[in-house]
Amino acid sequence: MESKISRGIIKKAMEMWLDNLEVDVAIVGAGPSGLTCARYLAKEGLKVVVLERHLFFGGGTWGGGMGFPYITVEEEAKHLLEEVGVKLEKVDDLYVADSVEVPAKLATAAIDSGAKILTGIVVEDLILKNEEVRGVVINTYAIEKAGLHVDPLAIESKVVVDATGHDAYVTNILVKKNKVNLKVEGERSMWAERGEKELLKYTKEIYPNFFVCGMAANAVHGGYRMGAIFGGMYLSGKLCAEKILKKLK
Ligand code: 48F
Repeated sequence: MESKISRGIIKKAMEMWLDNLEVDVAIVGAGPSGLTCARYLAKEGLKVVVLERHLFFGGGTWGGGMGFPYITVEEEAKHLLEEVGVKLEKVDDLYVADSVEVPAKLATAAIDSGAKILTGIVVEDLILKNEEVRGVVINTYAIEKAGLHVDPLAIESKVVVDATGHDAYVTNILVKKNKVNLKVEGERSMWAERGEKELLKYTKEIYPNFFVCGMAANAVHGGYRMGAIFGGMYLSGKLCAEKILKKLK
């Protein structure tokens, strides 16, 4: 019995890794923007892998606002939650949703569309050839956390998306390690309406085959933070998917 448990897991894991070494799109970060982007791309038949540092998906959604387990979304974005079956209640001119239900349903929808979410995996670098991004360099979170000097593996992809949130982690690596003509401005203090609006302007390909979406896009371009309103994250993830589809099709 014991060896059969191990055999099942090892067999499936090896098959899964071999099947995901070359993908259309590698999305870094399984927060609200990354999960929405993944769902829209996978729905169109693209091979999509989402790489998430933590063992859980959902990024900054779970804790709602200051630990109160609800988030808000604007009218323009509420359909993106309704599409995945999230229940919403109108309070003033915003809609309120359960901050545990939202990531659970966004992730389920992304998986059901065909995206592969890999948790416990850190993107520590990019594959960069001839001034083009060609994939991600990965390691496990356990190895990162233990501070072990262990060489990484890599996944080749046609496109990489930085959906790592406030840190814009992958863009920072691209900028710091390579002489690229890019600057990470860092996000500004809170201005919810403006942060939400500008996010869409900043969601784009900022380097060949390299896109930013969600809070990472605001951080790269010096946009405002917005707190526990999430419509911009879902709209940014969808817009990013549309731009990638246009590029790849
Ligand atoms: O931070 P996060 O939720 O990003 P987002 O999609 O949404 C932002 C909102 O949650 C919130 C907000 C709304 O007003 O401001 O903050 O832009 O999710 C980012 C995910 O990326 C993972 C991280 O663990 C989180 O789940 N991540 C960050 N760096 C890496 C990473 C990395 N190097 N490799 C893998 N995953």
